[in-house]
Amino acid sequence: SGKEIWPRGDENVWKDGTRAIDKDVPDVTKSIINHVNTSLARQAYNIDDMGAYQAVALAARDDLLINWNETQLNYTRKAPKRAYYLSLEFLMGRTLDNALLNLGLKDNFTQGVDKLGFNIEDIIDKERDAALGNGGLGRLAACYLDSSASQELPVWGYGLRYKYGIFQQLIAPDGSQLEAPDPWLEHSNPWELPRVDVTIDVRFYGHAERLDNGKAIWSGGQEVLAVAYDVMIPGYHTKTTNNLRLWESKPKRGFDLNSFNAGDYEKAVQSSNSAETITSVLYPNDNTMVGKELRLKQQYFWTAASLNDIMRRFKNYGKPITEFPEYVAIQLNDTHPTLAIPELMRLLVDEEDVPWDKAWSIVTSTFFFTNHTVLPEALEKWPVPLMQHLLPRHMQIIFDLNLTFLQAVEKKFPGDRDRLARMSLIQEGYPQYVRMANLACIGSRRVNGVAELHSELVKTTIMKDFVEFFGVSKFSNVTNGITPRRWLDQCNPALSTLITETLGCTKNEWLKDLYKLEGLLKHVDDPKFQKKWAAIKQSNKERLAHHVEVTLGIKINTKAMFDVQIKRLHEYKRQTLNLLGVVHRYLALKKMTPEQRKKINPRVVFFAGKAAPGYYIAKLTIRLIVNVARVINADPDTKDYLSMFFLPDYSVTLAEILIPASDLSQHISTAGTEASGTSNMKFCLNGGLLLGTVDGANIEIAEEVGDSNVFFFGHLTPAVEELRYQHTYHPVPVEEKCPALAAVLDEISAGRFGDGSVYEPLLNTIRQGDYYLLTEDFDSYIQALSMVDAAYQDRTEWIKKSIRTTAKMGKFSSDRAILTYAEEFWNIEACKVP
Ligand code: B1N
Repeated sequence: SGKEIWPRGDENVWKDGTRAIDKDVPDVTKSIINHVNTSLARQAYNIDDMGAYQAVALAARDDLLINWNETQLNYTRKAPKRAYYLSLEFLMGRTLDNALLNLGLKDNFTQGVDKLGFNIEDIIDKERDAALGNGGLGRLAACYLDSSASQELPVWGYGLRYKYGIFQQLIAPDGSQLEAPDPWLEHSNPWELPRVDVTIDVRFYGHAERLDNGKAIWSGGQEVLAVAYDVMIPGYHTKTTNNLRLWESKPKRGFDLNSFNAGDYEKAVQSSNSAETITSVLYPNDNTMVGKELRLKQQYFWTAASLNDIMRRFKNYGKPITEFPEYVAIQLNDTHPTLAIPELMRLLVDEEDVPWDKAWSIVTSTFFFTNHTVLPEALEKWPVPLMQHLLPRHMQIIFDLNLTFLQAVEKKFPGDRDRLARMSLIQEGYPQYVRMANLACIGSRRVNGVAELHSELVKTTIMKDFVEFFGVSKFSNVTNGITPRRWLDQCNPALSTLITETLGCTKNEWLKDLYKLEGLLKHVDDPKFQKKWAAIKQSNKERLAHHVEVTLGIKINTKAMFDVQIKRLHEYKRQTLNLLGVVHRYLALKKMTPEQRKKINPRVVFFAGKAAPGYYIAKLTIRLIVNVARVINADPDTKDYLSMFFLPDYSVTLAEILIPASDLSQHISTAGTEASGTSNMKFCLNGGLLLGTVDGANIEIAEEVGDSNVFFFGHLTPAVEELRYQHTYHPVPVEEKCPALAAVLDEISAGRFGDGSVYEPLLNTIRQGDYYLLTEDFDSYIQALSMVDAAYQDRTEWIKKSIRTTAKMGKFSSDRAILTYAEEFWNIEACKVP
């Protein structure tokens, strides 16, 4: 299999010129200086930190590119089965530090940069985050790319090259969130390669004319060009450097020459503007669907470009089209890329002349679908009239698929009309809607959730009928994971070094087999080890305090317990519960005498996270957090014992500072709502203890570390439905249900933290309906917080819990997760670069 590829000219000259060098320090400085002089056209006397960052990045990129080229050539030669990860979001964060660590060049670059009069950490700090994602779903995609490359798997990512990433968050004087654009490409991006020669035509609108045998011709409408930008994804200590291909939209013919010549300049650029708009901005919603036409355009633009590209690459293998699934596996990251299913049908049936049934069997052998949420407001459905207008051929295909599918359901469950209505790809009504999860399910070989509990809920709720139809074996679980390279080695270098010293194996070994962390267990009782462990946590807390002082001008008591909740603002994640808990603690402290207070362990509570710009209650929650913080932090009676901060503009980079510094982190969603969570894993990997509900991956973390090392509270998933029913049909006032909570709400209403009337809409979500069950969980939450306090009093015992927690995080490496996808779903193998 595969083909021989010969260079032009003298092969040895080519080989000699391309040989990768293991850069020593003089090589590093030479390469940096060369980039300063040539790529940047600057010199020693006029280079600042930003310029130095660019030159250093280009020097590192040279090494990535050599590896990237070798990897891609090797794939072309060996022609292995490949997997493609289609995700609308890749929340990459910064690249330089990660690239140097993966290349094994961090030390040499540190020394080289030092010789040139710069400091590597300052240079690293100049890079802007690539923030092409909202939260967990996008960051998971980034971790999976790191693990794929580190495990030498032939995996490519496909996404969009948004001109603007997730908005920048500012806090207005009144405490509310303001949004500013994120023009992250302003200073050019050294980590991407424009591929102006790799383009795909993508059609929108027009009409579809049916022919015989289920075929059709789609023509007219508007054509837009997709241009590829390639991002290098280096594996850890391996040559394998995979590709993330991001598409940019461009007008197909530049100006509309007719209008231009007729003197209508504005009209001439209009069509070019509308084409460029497609990839201009990331939609800033997490766990909610917003049915905007432009979003559907993004989804189709990206899936069409990616599938055409995949098809082209497959054809280069020279295999018959029927073998497509033997060489291609495609993972759908949630329902966002579901249009890939009718698009592949269209390519096969209309363009490759494959008979309909054969095409469907190819499609259903190729795709795999991951569901990331069971929240009803997040399940995608698109109005049929919109889809008909934008994608007439795909709408035909969906109707045709639906007909055959419903006939099969009718055959298996005769006369069950309710079942047919539930399972139909089309939700009836005015207008009708296309149900993307149903389409993704019937078009995929396997469907998986992202943690044990979540995958059970997928089977018993949103996909129940489909389990009964297809059988349960189509549905499974792959618990999420995180890359220990970024989330330990990179963000917590001191801890990484201590672990390496302690385990008696190389860093490379335990970072690629995270179960090796269990070796820490035999040192849990060693006082010297405990001391080192505690000292590292302390210095990470000081690093965070320093960062807050520099950025916000606030001083923080680093002797206090650092208690952290950082995630997207969402009612189901219940930041409000945490906030109300803080107010409860504040009120209790106020009632104490100074002597009583002295016995209290000081606590600093950190919040960070963005709210979707249109999510009113989430934004109001931020405003209340900020204003409660102002009052508490300024109160001389209590400020030594309790303070609270909202850190603006949460990002991957901020997470890398916050996570290693946390003593305790909170993951307190209403049971059954958080599919997995992945920051919970990051905190625990860094020796932070977890306070959480019995939800998502918290459950599996507790299984690993043991119940005595986590703090659990709150109702369990099975109780939630019944409680919600009670709240709806037999409501009980908060005063009766939970007096402690009622007292807190009353203080806020009464204006203790600024005009209370501002917050009534937020407080009323609890007083009326209480969909996320704060009144049900508040008492046990407060109780859990006191248990945390008690545990923290015995510092040695706390440190032991911390060590045990890190030691048991092996399961949560994204290497384990990606190898499960590779072996159980995609059927691909490592393809090592010789
Ligand atoms: O995906 C993460 C999980 O760890 C989180 O629990 C889960 O909430 C998150 C529509 C989403 N689910 N759904 C989304 C994001 C953007 C969007 O437009 C939905 N994000 C999650 C990784 O599995």
